[in-house]
Amino acid sequence: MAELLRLLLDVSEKAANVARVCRQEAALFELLVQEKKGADKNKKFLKDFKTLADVIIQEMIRHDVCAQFPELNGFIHGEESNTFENGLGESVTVTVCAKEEDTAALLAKVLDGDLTAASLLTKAIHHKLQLRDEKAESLQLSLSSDEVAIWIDPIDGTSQYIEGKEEEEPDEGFCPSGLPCALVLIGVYLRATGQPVMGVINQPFKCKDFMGQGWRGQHFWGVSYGDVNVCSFTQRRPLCLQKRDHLSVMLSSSEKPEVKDVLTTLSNVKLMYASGAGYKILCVIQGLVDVYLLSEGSTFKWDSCAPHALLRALGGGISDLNECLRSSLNGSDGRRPELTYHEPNNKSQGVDKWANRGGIIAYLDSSLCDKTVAALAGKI
Ligand code: 2IP
Ligand code: CA
Repeated sequence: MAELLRLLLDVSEKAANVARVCRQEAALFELLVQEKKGADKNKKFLKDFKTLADVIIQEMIRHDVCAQFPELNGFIHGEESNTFENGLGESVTVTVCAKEEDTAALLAKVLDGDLTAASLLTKAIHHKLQLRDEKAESLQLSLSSDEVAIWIDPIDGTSQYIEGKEEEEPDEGFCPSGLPCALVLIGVYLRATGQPVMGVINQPFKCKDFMGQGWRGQHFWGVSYGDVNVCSFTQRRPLCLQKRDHLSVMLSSSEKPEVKDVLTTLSNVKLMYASGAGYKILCVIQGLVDVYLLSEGSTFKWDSCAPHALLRALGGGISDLNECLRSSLNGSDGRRPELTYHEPNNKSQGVDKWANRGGIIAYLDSSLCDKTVAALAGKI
């Protein structure tokens, strides 16, 4: 299974390259954006964009993982459907082929015959790449690949990716919006229990490179299985944990007013906002905020699986907010039902089958999760 982690790191870096290549040509990028329709649409947005970058990244990850781990065929799920419509209204199923020239021919079809663009993308997709990561290379894990399945969010924060604002990281250590909020998320969970066990997060647009021409990225990973809890970085114990009278809570800017109102009336709570569900959880992972909570079911399994594994590796977790509020009211202390990833919501249709329906609360320190839940219980 350590092999799988190393492969996911490589493929996430390739995914970040594809994301960067797709953004470089503004005209090309605009041509690639297409609106989602019907059951595929995230109801939270008036417009929900699917980009060719999304589809290509997802299919590339699927292709590379299945080439090395054929037993994962049929167990790799993603946010996107791989059918894309080109400018001529033709529907094309995007797949990555074993041979470079076949991928190029297929992409040329999607790109209305634009051979230059197709060849640029094909090069990024078929590029052989190996990240050096000593910690990942020395990892031992006695878990078999036929016990796991994968959730991919090829680009989380698509609207930030499309808009392309070049934000610098301010003093808080996180960007409220902009390209740095766009992330590639690959999460691995146990088929039997749905527990997240491995996660890779790649941030393609961490900062501008030293020439100011392109972007540099960074990646994070975590593994939490049995006695093994390892993360790619050592948690610098967050400042907020030292001064516990203060609680920092991250929210979506579209959070319900009643949630914002209840939290604003608490004197010791600081509210913060940032774009991207994955990015907000990354802020919790990095100790930049204490908790991230979302009261609505507008995140999905592919948004939370990867960062959830990192939080678990660091001793934290992600729970169903409604269930936490219910158990807090019923006085059943310490019950923090963690999200699982293997079962669809059978009463729902389309994309909502995989929604984190009861809302979420992500935390590193469970006592701060409990504190937040207690402040909200019975009031929202
Ligand atoms: C979205 C994206 C949004 C987020 C939403 C996710 O995923 O992360 O930014 O909303 O919940 O589903 P918000 O930023 O308000 O938290 P995607 O970009 O992959 O559609
Ligand atoms: Ca997403």
